[in-house]
Amino acid sequence: MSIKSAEFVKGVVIGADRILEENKLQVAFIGRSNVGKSSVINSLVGRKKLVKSSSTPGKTKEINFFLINEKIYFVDLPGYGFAKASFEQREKIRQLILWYLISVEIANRKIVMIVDARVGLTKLDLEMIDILNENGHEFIIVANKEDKLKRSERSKKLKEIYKKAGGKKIIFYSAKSGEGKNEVLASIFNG
Ligand SMILES: Nc1nc2c(ncn2[C@@H]2O[C@H](COP(=O)(O)OP(=O)(O)OP(=O)(O)O)[C@@H](O)[C@H]2O)c(=O)[nH]1
Ligand SMILES: [Mg+2]
Repeated sequence: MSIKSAEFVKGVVIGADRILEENKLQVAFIGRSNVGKSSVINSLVGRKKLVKSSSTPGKTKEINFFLINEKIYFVDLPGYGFAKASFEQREKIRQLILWYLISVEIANRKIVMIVDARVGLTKLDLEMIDILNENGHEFIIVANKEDKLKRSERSKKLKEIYKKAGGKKIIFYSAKSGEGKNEVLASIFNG
């Protein structure tokens, strides 16, 4: 499937919202702060500035809904674990993410977990994987910023992430070069 149109619809915070009850597929992008969730969405839809991304972590503060091809939503979540945020700020973001993943019942949802290919899975990522598994959510792992990895480091990193993730499918990705784009799109739409 190719992406023909993408538009920002709205930002959602904790509370009832009609958009959550719509019968459209929601593809949610989750991950630590600054791993490139917003950049990955931009590169997938082929629009550099659809989603605000920034070198300052903690850019995304709401759950942002983007309508793709007028029929599915890409959902950009704030990142967890931004070290420089205050405890209250981090906790607020954490509650928002957990609310969306645990409390909101969504008929049709796919989850894409983004990690930094160089860093691999951190303690926070492993906690998130536990939460996803406990709540019966299927997900794929996208290891972004692979352009920053040396060729020689790739297979070692891949094995390391694969092992830690308990044998999950991992897709190497670069929002910068577009590497992995077809594989991620195929996984979202056909997988
Ligand atoms: N080299 C490289 N840099 C990237 C890539 N993806 C994102 N970045 C950079 O990483 C930084 C963070 O990107 P964002 O897309 O804002 O990250 P985010 O996960 O949405 O961040 P929060 O919303 O703060 O959680 C920016 O400076 C991006 O330009 C990539 O594939 N390669
Ligand atoms: Mg973001």
